[in-house]
Amino acid sequence: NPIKQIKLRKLNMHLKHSFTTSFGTMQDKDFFIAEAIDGEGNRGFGESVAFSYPWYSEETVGTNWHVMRDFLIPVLQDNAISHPDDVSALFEPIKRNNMAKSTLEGAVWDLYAKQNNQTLASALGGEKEAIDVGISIGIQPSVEALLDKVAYFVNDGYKRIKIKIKPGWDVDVLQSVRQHFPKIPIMADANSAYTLHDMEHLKQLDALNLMMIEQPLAHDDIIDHATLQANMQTPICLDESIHSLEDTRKAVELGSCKIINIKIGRVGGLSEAKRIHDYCRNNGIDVWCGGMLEAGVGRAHNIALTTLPGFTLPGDTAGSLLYWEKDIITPVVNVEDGMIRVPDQPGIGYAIDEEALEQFTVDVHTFHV
Ligand code: OSB
Ligand code: MG
Repeated sequence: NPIKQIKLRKLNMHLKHSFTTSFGTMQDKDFFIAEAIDGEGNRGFGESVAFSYPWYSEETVGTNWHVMRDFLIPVLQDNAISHPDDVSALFEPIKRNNMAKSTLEGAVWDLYAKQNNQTLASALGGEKEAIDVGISIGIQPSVEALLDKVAYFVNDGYKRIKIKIKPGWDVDVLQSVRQHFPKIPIMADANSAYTLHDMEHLKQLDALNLMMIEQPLAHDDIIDHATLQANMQTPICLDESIHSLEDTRKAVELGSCKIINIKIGRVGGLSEAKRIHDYCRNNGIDVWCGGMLEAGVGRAHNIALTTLPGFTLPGDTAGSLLYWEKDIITPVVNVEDGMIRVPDQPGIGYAIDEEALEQFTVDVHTFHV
């Protein structure tokens, strides 16, 4: 059942609390929601995870618009699709721009699942009925503020606590959290803030029984990470460095990591995310689903992906109301005892809150297919 129309909306939403990582502080969020519409009124939704500023990766809201309008949507206008896996194959000649690709591919996956009256989770081959959830805590103004947050989320049932680190906010801070919470699952995420010159410093983390350290070294590195992993007991998890199954294979063969954070946008969509999952499952690499401070549509895609069996570690799909006064889906993502019950409605399984979608939309473009 062919796509008749693609709608691209630009939204602006405001985070309840600013979120600070080693690369900067985010509060206002502009992003795209893509909608793929067929002749029978079925609507599939995808969300872009690109930020306004290229500090996580080179993609931005601005490059998304250029690449979707000028290159990716024309490919969808010129080619028939019989399965969502076709989309990543058709986009293959266009280099990188994975977040732009994933936005449209996600809308096609949701549409396909709705046309077949199945959940996106089951269309992907997922079987879990509930998924484990962790929280990602940004860099705080003080250790006391961090300890308060950790206590809050531990009491709320979150299954693991991820703490953002950067030079000057790392070993001491984590030591202090470990002292106050001797038993809880803790991990750290550096967002590529260190180099191999920091190896001796980072090795002190081995004493703290962390689940993993995420992306300690450069965003485009897998060589130095292999050296660090060979010298460190704490498992390294790669985020920024992994854009494809090929990147995954090379990192695993080099011993650059023991865990991979799969983000659908970073790897160019659900089909590639699934291929990475399958490869990791066959090669003894644990995976989990990362987050990009998505609104509800993006979170719903993350939840569906996490139902695949290789997602053995809690993901960053914390509840909507921690981030937003109002989300664009209904019901909002709800976390209870550190778990999300996977929705059983077709496609992403959450309805769009049309009023909220309109409220946050600053720009709409319609393309006929
Ligand atoms: O590195 O995982 C990351 C948020 C923005 C940019 C990068 C990252 C994050 C997170 C996830 O830590 C937070 C979330 O979506 O809940
Ligand atoms: Mg990360």
